Amino acid sequence: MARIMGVVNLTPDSFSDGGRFLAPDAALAGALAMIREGADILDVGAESTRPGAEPVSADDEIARLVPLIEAVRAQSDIAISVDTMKPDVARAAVGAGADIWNDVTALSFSPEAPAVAAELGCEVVLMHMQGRPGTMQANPRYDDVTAEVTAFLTERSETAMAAGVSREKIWLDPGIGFGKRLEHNLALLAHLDAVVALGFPVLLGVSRKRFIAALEPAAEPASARLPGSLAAALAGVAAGVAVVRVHDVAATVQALKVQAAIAAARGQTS
Ligand code: HH2
Repeated sequence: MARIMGVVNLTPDSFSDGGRFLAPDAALAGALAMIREGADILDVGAESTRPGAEPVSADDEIARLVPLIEAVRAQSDIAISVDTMKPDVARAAVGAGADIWNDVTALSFSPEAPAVAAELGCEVVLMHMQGRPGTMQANPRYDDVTAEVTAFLTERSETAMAAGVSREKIWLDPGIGFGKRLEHNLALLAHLDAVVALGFPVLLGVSRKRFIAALEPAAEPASARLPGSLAAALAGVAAGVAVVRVHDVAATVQALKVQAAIAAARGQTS
């Protein structure tokens, strides 16, 4: 079965769950609840990537993240990923017990990022984004979105490896919703096999994303997008993604278990 990464956003303004885990106690309780529900990985972040979100300084990110990472680590050996673009934040998070650097800029935010990833020796998620969070949805353009995303991910994985990151530490992510219109998101979801074929584990983040509301206007607010999130996660897993990044852990565990059981039965009876 694909692994499930539960999202713990320590932000006031995330599009999907802003403010849900802002108080430290709420964040730890939320993280522990996701572990009980069956999350394999927790993804903790302290800066929203939503267009228009407030930038957060490295010091503020560290001040929000490190106590939570330490508190989770004191109670659990679950894999912890840190969702940050900043090498200094990744370094502090790994020092506090995080195992994975989830970077929506694929180690391109600052020139030293690939070398820092190599130095930390942690796993690294390289995600595709066209543009930067503040303006990425202004006018996204592609001739062939799948070819451009796979070429970008190939280039970023080569840059990471050239800086000393081991091949087996690298995960790729097509970056659903990051500088992409509805048709770009759908093309990528329809051709995820091309990303999987690059030969790295693939992470997919579709949970509560805006493309769901573009298909179903009733899917507002973002917390009303669970059915669409599950449909997209199931499609991703069927295409071979290794990890799904989700806000609703228990519901996703249930959906993936049923999908895996059907797949197993198909294998036994075919
Ligand atoms: N999506 C978001 C944030 N980080 N990281 C990866 N690797 N892949 C994703 O698809 C991804 C990500 C956006 O979702 P969320 O964290 O809920 O919102 P915000 O960025 O507003 O905090």
